[in-house]
Amino acid sequence: MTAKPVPPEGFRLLPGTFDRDRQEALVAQIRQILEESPLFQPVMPRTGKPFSVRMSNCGPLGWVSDINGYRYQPTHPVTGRPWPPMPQMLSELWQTVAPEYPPAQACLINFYHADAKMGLHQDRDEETFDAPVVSVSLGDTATFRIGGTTRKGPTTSMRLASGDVVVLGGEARLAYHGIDRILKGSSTLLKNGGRINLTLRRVTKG
Ligand code: MD6
Ligand code: FE
Repeated sequence: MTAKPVPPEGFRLLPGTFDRDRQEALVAQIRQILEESPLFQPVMPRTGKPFSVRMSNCGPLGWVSDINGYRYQPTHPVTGRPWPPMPQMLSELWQTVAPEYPPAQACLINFYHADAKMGLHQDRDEETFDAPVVSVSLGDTATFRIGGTTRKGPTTSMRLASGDVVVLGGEARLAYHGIDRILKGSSTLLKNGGRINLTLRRVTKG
């Protein structure tokens, strides 16, 4: 009898997918998006405890968390305006890594200051888990932890550097994962430091 692998089948780390020039272009586009659709402070459902990351979104749908729960919605929770369109570089990335699936509908933008983290979680607020979730890291390096599809059991950790892409597909689509820490000052990409993580998702079946 052999134990299930950690990370599970369907996990891919694609180091250096975006070179420095493309990282800079992407950050410029994200800054424009954030002017239109500013970072907001999400809170945990029920407890109202603030996340240590701030968030925004682009694409037709955006992920939000507030006192009432987690959900996808077409408008910004503070401004009430629709989320800005997804940059073409991101739709092209999705085309490249998930060609057999319909287009991504949501791109969550997470901003981490040097002391921010993200607890172990599954991405499971989507209607379908067929398509993978695809992430892009920009700015300071982070320590990423990933385990299996139950909360208990072994985990492994690895560094995500600026320009790296992670794909959670197959069995890994519902793997528990999180960010333990940010390595302050490890990148010069963002003027004031910190880290941006973009996660691309298919939300609906059709
Ligand atoms: C992060 N990433 O890198 C947190 N989720 O800041 C995620 O939560 C994540 O990297 C789904 C797929 C890939 C990811
Ligand atoms: Fe996640």
